[in-house]
Amino acid sequence: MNQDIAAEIAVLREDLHHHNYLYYALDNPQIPDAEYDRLLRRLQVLENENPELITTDSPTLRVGSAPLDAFTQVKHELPMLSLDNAFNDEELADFNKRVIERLGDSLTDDAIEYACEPKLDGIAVSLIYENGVLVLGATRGDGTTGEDITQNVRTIGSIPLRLKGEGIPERLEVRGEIYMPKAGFEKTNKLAEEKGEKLFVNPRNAAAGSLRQLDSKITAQRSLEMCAYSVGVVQGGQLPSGHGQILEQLSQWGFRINREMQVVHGIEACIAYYAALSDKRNQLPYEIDGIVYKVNDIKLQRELGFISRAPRWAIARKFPAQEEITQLMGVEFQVGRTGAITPVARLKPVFVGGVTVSNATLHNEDEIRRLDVRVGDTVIVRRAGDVIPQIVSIVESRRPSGTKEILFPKSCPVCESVIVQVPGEAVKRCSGGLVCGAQMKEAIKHYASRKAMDIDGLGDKLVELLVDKKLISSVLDLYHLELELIAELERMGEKSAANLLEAIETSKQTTLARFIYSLGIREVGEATARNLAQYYGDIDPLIETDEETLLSINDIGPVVAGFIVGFFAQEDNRQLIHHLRDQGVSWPVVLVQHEALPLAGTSYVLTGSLAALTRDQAKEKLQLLGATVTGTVSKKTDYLVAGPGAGSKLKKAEQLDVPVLDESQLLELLESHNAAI
Ligand code: D41
Repeated sequence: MNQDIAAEIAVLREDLHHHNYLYYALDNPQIPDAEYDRLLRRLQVLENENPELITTDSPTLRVGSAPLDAFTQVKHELPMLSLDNAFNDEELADFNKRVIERLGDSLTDDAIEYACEPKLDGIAVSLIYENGVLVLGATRGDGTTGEDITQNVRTIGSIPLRLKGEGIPERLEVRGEIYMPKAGFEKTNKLAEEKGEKLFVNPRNAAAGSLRQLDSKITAQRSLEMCAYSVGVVQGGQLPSGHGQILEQLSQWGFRINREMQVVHGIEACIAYYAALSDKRNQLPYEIDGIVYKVNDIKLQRELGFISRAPRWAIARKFPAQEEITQLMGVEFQVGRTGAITPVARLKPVFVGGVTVSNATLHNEDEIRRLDVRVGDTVIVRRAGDVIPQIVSIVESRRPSGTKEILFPKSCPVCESVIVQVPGEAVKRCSGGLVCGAQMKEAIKHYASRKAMDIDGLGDKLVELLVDKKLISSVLDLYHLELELIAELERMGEKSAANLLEAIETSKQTTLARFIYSLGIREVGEATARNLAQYYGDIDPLIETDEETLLSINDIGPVVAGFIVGFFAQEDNRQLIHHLRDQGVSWPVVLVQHEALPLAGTSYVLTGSLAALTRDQAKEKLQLLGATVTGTVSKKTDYLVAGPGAGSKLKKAEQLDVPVLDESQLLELLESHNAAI
């Protein structure tokens, strides 16, 4: 009996190690996560019942172990070196010169082979494997001494608990960077926000904070990964003679390595690699702060050696910093198209993320409170990728005297209308609507924009000018502009004025989707506008529609449906559409024949779980047959499709005598219309 259990445990572990490797090292999972979890749970049960069979490389350690009182110090057997930095191409070229000079004058400029790899922004660690089993994980610390974080590293999926394959040294130290991918960072911070906890300022911080947990169960819940970048101690085994090949070998033993790594010849290729990766930087799923270049040949590395803790054979070429310190000079409040009032920080200009930044968003009042930021404060600004610069924190120790509290305005800073706030929402809005000059300008800019009516040459600046000069106060006025008046505007002239009028004229021939989008209904983006256009075919049926019909359209939920109905319920908006059409704004009308479809005019609600298809798939199939599918049971509902787990909707249907179908009846129905799965 015990033999059987031991055998089952062995098979489970083998399976779990294998799928873990496929998932993390090869990025190529072959079973669903749920199946992996089932295997892991089964192993957990067997180990709980037979604790004598637990081993230090069991995949169950991935979920975390009993909390520690403190971390113990670990002295590294070989020091973990640091990296010298190069901040521009010249410093990188100097590095190459030094390498060549040391290795012998006869070498040409492009003689050296370099391994180029992204410099991950995380925490450097050392992992010791004995006979292929992970026995110790430690932070780099100061390079000489770090902390024992073995329990924590065991929870990280991309760190093998047991190596696989051939030729594994008896004792092997693998070094690498533990980091939190961008998506995991967002998720971690979202959870922290929901729990009212302090947010992490960046992924590196989040990785460090997650590794520093004495309770490894917490670490297990954070999305951390490790990428191997070199080896330390190697005993009782041989490694290949080039850095690139060593990484390849580590990958075969089960480690994740960076697939962006490339071995190139000479410094020019290194510079080209930097440029290529800079372009790719924002698309990478993890943050990097530069490129690491390493002389590829291990023999040459030995020859070059190191000076005071940094190898002579490697260098980090840093990207421009994404975070900088500056000062908050003031806060302005901007009013957006929907009236949302956004506090915008005016900063002492600072070079960050490759550009000079003088504004950053402060999002809303809650954010100002969360940051505890005051005018005059020393702040850390962050510009990562193409997103709007943010203030991530203040530097409390550098708060000058005389800072001023940031007061949120009581009325709209543009039109002085009352500011309103929906309970539970963080945004405050101006209630002025199109009376508000700011909302008016934004509405016109949106109307004219490329994805909306696409009025060529009518950019943001010109809209502001036209409104400020009182030539227009609504989109309708665009169609009454006079050539002479436009021509007199700054930087316009006859020709530009004529071009603008021509563009306005041309833009009148549009599509229904563009027109719907250009109306600027809240939460109606391009995709929703397209769905609406497709469903209704023309504007009149959309104007007359109701929430129930809207809810039956793909991707439209109760909130958007409410905004749409609310928009067309306003007489002003209906009038505006009427007048725009009078001015010649038009689109090809598409005949939609919902009536011709077999389930036209019938209304379905889906509840509970289905086995053969998801609820969304069922919804789509019913819609394709012309049915409307809504979320609430009412007297108008023709059928409720109820799977296991149905609750209040089923009760409601029974109360209202709405017929109920089970899954097999639904499948029959679909089949009878040749729409089966
Ligand atoms: O991605 C990294 N952060 C990274 C760090 C990397 N790809 N390679 C590295 N290589 C080294 C040497 C050359 C010393 C083996 C490193 C680091 N060191 C390093 N990380 C923290 C200090 C040094």
